[in-house]
Amino acid sequence: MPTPDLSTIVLATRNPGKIAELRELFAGAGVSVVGIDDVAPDAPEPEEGTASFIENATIKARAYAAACGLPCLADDSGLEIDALDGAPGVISSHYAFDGTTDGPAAAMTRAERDAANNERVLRELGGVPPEQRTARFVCVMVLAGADGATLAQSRGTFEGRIGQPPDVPRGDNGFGYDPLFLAAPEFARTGAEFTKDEKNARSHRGAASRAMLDQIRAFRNG
Ligand code: ITT
Repeated sequence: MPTPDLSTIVLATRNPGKIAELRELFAGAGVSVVGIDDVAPDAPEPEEGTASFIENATIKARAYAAACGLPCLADDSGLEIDALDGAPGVISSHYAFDGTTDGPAAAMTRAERDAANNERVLRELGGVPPEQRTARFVCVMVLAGADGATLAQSRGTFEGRIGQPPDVPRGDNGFGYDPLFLAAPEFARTGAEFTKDEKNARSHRGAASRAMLDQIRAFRNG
C-alpha cells in the first residue's frame, strides 16, 4: 500500500471545545491540523448512528473525507455512568432529548444543551452515594484517508465520578459534562477545573490522540 499523504489532516468536528483540545494535542507533531469549517464549511453533518462510538467515528471520518478530499480524523466520545448502565454513552451530546437532534434540541445553543444534559444526569443519579457514581469518558478516533478507507483507529478513557450538588457543577474550563466530573484518583477537581494542558495529559481524548499520533508518525516514517 502506498504511504498516505498525512501532512494535512482535517478534524471532522464543528465542536469548538474539541477543536481547541485536539489542536493543542497535535501541535508539534509536524502535522497541520485544520477544522472541517476551514476547508468544507458547507459539508453536511453526517447522520450518526446509536450503535457504538467506533461506528460513529467511522461514519464521520468517511463522510468528511469524501466532502473535502483530504484525510479526516474523527472522534466520537461520550460519558458512561455505571449506575445508569453506561448511559448517556453514544447519545451523550443530546442526552436530555434521548439522542434526538431535531425539534427543541436543534433550537438550543451547545451551552444550553450541555446544561440540560447535566441536569438530567444529576436528576437520574439523585440519592446514589458517591462510591456508586463511578463514570468514565470514552474517546474513539478513526483516521480515514482521502479515499475514505480507514487508516488507523485508537481509544482512550478517563475515569472519575459524577459529583453531587451542591458540590457540582463547578469550574469554568472544558465543556459538556466536565463541570460534574470528579477525576480519579483524587475526586477533588472537576474536568472543568483542569487547565487545558492538565486535561490533555489525563483525558480520554488525550490518550486516544497520543495513540493516534504514534500511528501517524509510523506512517510518515514508513
Ligand atoms: P461532534 O460530533 O461535532 O464532534 P459532539 O459534541 O456532538 O461534536 P460527540 O458526538 O463526540 O461530540 O459527543 C460527545 C459528547 O460527550 C459531548 O457533546 C459532551 O456532552 C460529552 N463529552 C465528550 N468528551 C467530553 C469531555 O472531554 N468533557 C465533557 N464532556 C464530554
